Amino acid sequence: MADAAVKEKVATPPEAGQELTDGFHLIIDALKLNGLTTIYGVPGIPITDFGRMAQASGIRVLSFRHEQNAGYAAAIAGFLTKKPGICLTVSAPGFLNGLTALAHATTNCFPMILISGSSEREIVDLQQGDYEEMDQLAIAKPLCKAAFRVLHAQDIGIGLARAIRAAVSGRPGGVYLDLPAKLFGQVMDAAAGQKSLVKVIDAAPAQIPAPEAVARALEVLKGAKRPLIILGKGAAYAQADDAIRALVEKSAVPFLPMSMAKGLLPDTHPQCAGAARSTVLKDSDVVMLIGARLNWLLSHGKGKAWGDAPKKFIQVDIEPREMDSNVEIVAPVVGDIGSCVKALLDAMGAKWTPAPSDWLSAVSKKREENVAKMAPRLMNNNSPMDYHGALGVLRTIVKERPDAILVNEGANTLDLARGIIDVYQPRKRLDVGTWGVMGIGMGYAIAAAIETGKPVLAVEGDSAFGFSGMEVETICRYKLPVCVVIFNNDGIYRGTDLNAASADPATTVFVKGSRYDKMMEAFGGVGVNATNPDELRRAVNAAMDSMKPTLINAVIDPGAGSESGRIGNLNPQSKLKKK
Ligand SMILES: Cc1ncc(C[n+]2csc(CCOP(=O)(O)OP(=O)(O)O)c2C)c(N)n1
Ligand SMILES: [Mg+2]
Repeated sequence: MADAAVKEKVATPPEAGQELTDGFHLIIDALKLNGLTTIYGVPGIPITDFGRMAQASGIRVLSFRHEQNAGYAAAIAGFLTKKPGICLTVSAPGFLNGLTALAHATTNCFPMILISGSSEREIVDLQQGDYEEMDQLAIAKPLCKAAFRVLHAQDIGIGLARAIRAAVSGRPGGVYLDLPAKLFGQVMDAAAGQKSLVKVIDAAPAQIPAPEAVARALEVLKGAKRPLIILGKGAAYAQADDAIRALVEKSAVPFLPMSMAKGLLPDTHPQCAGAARSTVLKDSDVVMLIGARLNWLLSHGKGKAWGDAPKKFIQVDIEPREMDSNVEIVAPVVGDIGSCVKALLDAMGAKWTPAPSDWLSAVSKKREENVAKMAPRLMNNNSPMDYHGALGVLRTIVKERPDAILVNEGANTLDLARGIIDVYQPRKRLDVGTWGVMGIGMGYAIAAAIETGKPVLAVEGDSAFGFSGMEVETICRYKLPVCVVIFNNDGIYRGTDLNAASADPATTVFVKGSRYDKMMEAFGGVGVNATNPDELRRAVNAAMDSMKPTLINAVIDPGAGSESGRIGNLNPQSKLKKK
């Protein structure tokens, strides 16, 4: 019985003169049929020819220097396009290199499919030591939303369809697709092959919230004296920008954008509470979360940051299990953000009473005070630069070029840039996300340039940049409009630590006075060493005008940063006396 079932699956051997297709071509056809026309990856056995054929067929195949960077590129492509970003790797080590990015995509709710070639099942399962032997499917499973393996050419269509649906429907995430080497060469009748492909219809169906849930949420909002809306990257992902703006404006509620939701409404919008964050968290009485989770980034919705005043939470999210994850949610609204926000707007009707204006004025006042306090620091022309002087320059440049995409990672470089650089359009700020992971920089920059065609400004700590630095060659090879600015303070957090015990350098410092700009020149890009804000301004503007691959080594005072940027409080402390 089992034997018969297996036999049935094996394609009938071709007859002479019959038109044939094979695994290589079916995978390409299945991707194209579903509008997946960009692949980020690294070639090698067993996917080298597949990459060549995909490129020859018109798919854009971007070859990276390391799979992790290709994976981060695919992850952010998913965020930007709402289609799964595709990462392609070889077996075992290539697969593992891509896996961090797949887990990152899942944690951040970005749709992505990691496609890895794998070794012979018979040998892997008997652990007989095949080339790059690894049970990849089992390893991927706990780290992604779903994992599938395709063994037969005629199942390629279904396999990809399942992968696409799993990645984009409901809460998006990472999916693993295991393609054993043998599959690529499997031959079958061309017409039957075409018929086996699946064009996924309505891959991420709208999930409409229940009218009672919407009414309950509005009831809670109506009773608020000091309401707050928090926009998360789920709201940015939804591409429901007009509806979200309408909801915020109609409600007259101050809004706080999480890092990657900045720009959904401009940071300069009169209701933006970004520069009054601690005030609104503490003093608000009703908080409406839209596509934002109450994880560590929001101090779990409780404790000192949230103050003592009693609070009610409304949460709008596609994932029902997100509700009550950290604190009680009195009004859960479950559905996709676009449908939920539209339903809320409709139910508010024409006679909605805006939030009390004294609250909004109190928030605006606080925000103006904080902005004014910061302003002089951003105008300093110190050399070497401090973070504020350098970021003041970049802040103006982004204001003048609001359609550029800002990629940002580091510790001080991240935390200070997040606060200082205003964002004016949706999905223009891409950063380390939920895990605060270092290494997204060049992968994100490459995918942002490829997917949007817009210039990219990557603001990188010198340590952060190191995780993906070799991809500057990729940027030069594909001639991408990416300007990398490295905040070079000689190390992690600071470049001033000393090791008292031996001649080895301290654990957080790098070679002093490094010239990262020379790396770019090695591959034909433009390299600039900028030692003061004026030089930095000129160099970034030239890069953005020319759209040429550019790397600017921005020399930052090694003593300017603080330990772990803004999250030093998360470091465990030894109770023993320091020796
Ligand atoms: C994958 C990963 N490894 C390590 C870390 C720990 N980490 C946090 S920030 C950081 C680098 C901070 O230095 P830099 O990028 O130079 O920024 P700076 O504070 O100096 O501006 C590191 C290594 C991390 N977040 N992610
Ligand atoms: Mg640094």
